[in-house]
Amino acid sequence: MKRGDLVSSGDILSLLAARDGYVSGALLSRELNISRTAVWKKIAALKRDGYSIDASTRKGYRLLSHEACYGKPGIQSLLRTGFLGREMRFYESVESTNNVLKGLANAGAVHGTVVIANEQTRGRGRLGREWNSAAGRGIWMSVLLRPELHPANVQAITLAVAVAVCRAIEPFLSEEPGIKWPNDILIGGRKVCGILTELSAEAERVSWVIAGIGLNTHSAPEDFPPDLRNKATSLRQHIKKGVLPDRTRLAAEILNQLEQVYEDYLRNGPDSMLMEWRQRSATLGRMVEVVRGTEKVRALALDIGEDGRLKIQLEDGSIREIFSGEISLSYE
Ligand code: BT5
Repeated sequence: MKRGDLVSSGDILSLLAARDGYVSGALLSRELNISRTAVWKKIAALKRDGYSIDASTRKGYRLLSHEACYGKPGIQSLLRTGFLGREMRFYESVESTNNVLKGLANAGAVHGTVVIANEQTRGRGRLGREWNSAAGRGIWMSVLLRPELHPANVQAITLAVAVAVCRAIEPFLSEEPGIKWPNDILIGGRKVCGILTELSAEAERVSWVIAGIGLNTHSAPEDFPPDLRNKATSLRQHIKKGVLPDRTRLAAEILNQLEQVYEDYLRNGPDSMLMEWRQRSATLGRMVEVVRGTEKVRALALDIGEDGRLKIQLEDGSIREIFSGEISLSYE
């Protein structure tokens, strides 16, 4: 068997994906230990498979869109993390990445394990709600953390994820995203991202936390079912001119940012994360309607606590702190 037969298209794609510009044939040949003709043949095969790669005799090869590398090698090649996403599973289609990761977590998967799917057939929101997760339309990803946290403080992880997602998507957007407590990210008042945080814990100790992130990247309005059309949006609908959303880069960047926010939170406490959350919040300072079961109350959203609880002032002037679990919140 020739050495070239052992080199997978994933190997070439990761080398191309790791650089923005051209990669010379000589470098590819050296890194992969195959001849330059073998490199050329592999690239030709990738192009036949639909990857958009520019080949220049002088400069070498350049991946024109990272979107084509959406998969484990492409995403991992863009990671700057120490632990997050180093262990990763990528699936074409699963019921729910949170469910897959739960199974792995219970079987001992390491801190930082990530599960990503191109499509979810039974994506979940909170309280048994559905999460629309069509193939190719978004990033459906779950992250396993095993933090030294008291179970009461786990909602702080949701805050950290929301901050990280905002940081990652902001550079591509024509308008600023805002965080709607407890777990939504909005653009222009519509939901672009939802976060589902689940945990397994003993009395005083968290065994694992799974943060599921659903981010609509490519959906057109008509991709959403009718009941979501005026509530949901995608990055593609708010993108700066000429910049296309690219799931490979975005997924990697979310993980890069999340590791930074998370480490800062554990090392230095919640202050700077909370400060950034407040700045990015679309909720604080607004009148909201809080629905718990059949109870409905109007209130002013005052502040966020380090345990992720929202401090609200009711119309009679009394102040309450609310947990996210059982609550829906809408703006007036
Ligand atoms: C959420 O729940 O927003 C959490 C969504 C988390 C999804 C991720 S994807 C990866 C991982 N695996 C999973 O199975 N889940 C996680 P909640 O706050 O309950 O909001 C759910 C509501 O959002 C639904 O009832 C719809 O109204 C709306 N919705 C459903 N799909 C949507 C979408 N793609 N974009 C915007 N809104 C959507």
